[in-house]
Amino acid sequence: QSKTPSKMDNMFQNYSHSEIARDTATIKNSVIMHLTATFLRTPMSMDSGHAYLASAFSVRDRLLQRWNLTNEFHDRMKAKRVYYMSLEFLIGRTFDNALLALDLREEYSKALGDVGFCLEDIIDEERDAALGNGGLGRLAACYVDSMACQDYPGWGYGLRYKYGMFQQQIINGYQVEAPDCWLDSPNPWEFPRPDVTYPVKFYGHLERDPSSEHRYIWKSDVVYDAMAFDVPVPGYGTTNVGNIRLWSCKTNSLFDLNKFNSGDYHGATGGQVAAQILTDVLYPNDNTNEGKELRLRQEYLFCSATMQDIIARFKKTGRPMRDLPDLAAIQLNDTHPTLGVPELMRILIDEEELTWDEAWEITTRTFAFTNHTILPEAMEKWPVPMLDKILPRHMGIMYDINLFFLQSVEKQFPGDRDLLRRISIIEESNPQQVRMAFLACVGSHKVNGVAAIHSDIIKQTIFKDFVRIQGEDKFINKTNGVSPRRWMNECNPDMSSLLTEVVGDRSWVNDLAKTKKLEERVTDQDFRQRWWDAKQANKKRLADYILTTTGIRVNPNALFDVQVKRIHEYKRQLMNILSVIYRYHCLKQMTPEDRAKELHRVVVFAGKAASGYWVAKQVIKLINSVAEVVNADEEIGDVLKVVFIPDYSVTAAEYIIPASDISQHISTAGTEASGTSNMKFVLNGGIILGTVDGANIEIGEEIGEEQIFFFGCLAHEVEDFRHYLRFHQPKPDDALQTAFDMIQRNTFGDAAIFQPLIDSILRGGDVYLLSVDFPSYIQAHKAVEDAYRNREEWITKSILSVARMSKFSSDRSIQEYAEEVWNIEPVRVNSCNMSI
Ligand code: GPU
Repeated sequence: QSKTPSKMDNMFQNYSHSEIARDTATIKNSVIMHLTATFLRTPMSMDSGHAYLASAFSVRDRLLQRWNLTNEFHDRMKAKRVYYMSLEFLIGRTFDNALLALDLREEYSKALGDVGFCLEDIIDEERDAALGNGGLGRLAACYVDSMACQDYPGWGYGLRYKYGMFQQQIINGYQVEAPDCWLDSPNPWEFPRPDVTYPVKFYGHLERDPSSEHRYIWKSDVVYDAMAFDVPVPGYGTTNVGNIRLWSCKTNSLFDLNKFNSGDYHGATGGQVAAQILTDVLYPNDNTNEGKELRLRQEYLFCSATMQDIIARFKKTGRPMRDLPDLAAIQLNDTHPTLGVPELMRILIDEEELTWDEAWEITTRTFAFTNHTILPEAMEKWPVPMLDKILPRHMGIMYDINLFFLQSVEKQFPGDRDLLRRISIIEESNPQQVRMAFLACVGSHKVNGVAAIHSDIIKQTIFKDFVRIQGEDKFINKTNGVSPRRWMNECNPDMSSLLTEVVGDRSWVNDLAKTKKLEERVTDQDFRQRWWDAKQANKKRLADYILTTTGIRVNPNALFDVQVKRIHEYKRQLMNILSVIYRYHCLKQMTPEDRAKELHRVVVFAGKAASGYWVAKQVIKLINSVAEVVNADEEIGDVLKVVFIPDYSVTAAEYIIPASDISQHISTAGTEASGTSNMKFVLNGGIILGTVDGANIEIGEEIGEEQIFFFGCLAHEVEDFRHYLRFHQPKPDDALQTAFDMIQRNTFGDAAIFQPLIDSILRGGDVYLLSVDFPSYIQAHKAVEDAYRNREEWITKSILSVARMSKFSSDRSIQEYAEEVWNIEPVRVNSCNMSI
């Protein structure tokens, strides 16, 4: 029901349109106000930690004002919203991002300077919101940023983990995990909403609803409460503010008053502990399915609370349920939120009393699904007995979804028993398993991959039968993108200034195509020099960061060769470090005179390994062992340095990415769905050394093949190589053999530690084809060196690359989703249309 304008509405409008003043005095006052009233400190006792908190709260006031206006307006306009459901949001820091979006950075810098603080130091007080593992979680954060900046009515939905991605320490060369207690200090960037709390049921049994043959009453044994926390997402260049709604398992509802009254104080809170566990910790797996029961309950808590919230908001419009797809689009970020499909079916059938067919029509028109991997070990499957125990009603619904789907396929392709077995949502294994990717596919009207090659591969592999059954049009590509706000404007101020100078204003931040103008400056000598200087300044900044985080001194004039990402066999950090070993060997063979002529190089690694991923952890140990020997070798000096930066994070990436000369994206062809850091590196003027995989391919197409160094076998060749290597020992070339020999001669400590890594190639079938790609990899390194020695050629490559990267803005990705998947339009809040 839309409210008629009232006195209250006018008051709200007056408040909303009187934006808080932007002058330094007002800013200083608001900081001091929060210092004293929110944190009970005085200016005399203010340290930089409290200066950060007080400043952050004062910025937050401004955001919340805009947040209210945005959501009130979208409600009134009855705008169709998109809900981006993701178990991960890798947000990083917010303070600097918000200052830039509000265009208040200068003002805060001045205000804080007046009270004796440096803005850069204060920014460093903020801890990352690390509610994600890697690319998938960061993509979700970039996407909500792009929705806000382009005025799309959209919300992210996720979980508020008490412990985010673990902190990585390196002890004796090994990764050691420590908990990420990010909520130990106050978090200015979340807004608790105790009034938005939903009950979420688990376990129990079903009773038939006497009034209908297909409705059930679910008598659950356990009920948890999910409470909302809203995280505002500042839009740049607009007053719209987006939102990420994160659920936290609420504890006090489980207080057992009977136990308490009988004197069992401790027992009275027993249930709280159990409830809390559901949102306690992020599972640290990237591209692997762990299959733990706790994770399943976490996923369901998330899906149930989100669906209840979406339905509650929809019902406020007063429209009939069948109109849901006209007002809501839901995107599944991989299969992790797929229980949203049977949960919506349950709500529509058991609570809203719709028929199965009506409910199914609404559900499939509402959901769309993004696949992010084809790695078999990442495919989510849940045992039927586990689902049956925890979610009996949902298991029943999933059986029925499968039954009706199989029946329709049987009609379409009569008698094809093998087809039915292949596509069944329930895998006939012992025990039976629910294939979540199939459920997500059947429950959605669109399925997409995240780069052109990946979207083709899924059509030819996991969804091949589904393409035949459901038609080509359902399966589309949406190449990933990254936010130019964070991944240029915020992390690379020097290069951003150059872009602003070339474009004439800051419009490129929201319209990356404007950087095309750079091409006009590629011959401008003065500009080229300043381009080079900007990169050098970033390298100097990274060298300082490396010194403080590792104690290693590196020369900023060397070539910076970077591979930073999750440690995974398919990403082949092992191949990289083996090539470093080979390089070390070659340098050792040279005369001092020849060695002095070599290009100086700093090889940078960073990345976390999932706690249970033993091989990945051994790779970290090998990198650190090689670094220790090489860096201490006085003969080698600055010619080669190897650095493993501990505790890779969004914030670390913001230091590292602007400073790379080359970055490595060297997955076995066909295994990296897209990659997104490849886009960030090129956007920051770095050059890619990579395989013909994921988004590397499209980056090459956009910027021109002279600007990228490709090597290695192609995706369509992989199967044959793998097949061959299952039956034949690989034959390492001389370079690879040399690297093995050095390890086996205990050059980097006890060879026994690293033998399993060598064996994974020589005896384990070399699944990721290191032995196949190594020769061309070494060749490609040589080509990179030659190119880097020619500084003028290098600067040209760098400038042209940045000029041609507009496709990889997440703004473009979001526009495509909005038009082709979600059917939503921008709704911009401004003072004129607010009075509608
Ligand atoms: N990705 Br599945 C993750 O970061 N974690 C996952 O659990 C899964 C996929 C990544 C892909 O590996 C990467 O290629 C892609 O760019 C990214 O998702 C975003 O689509």
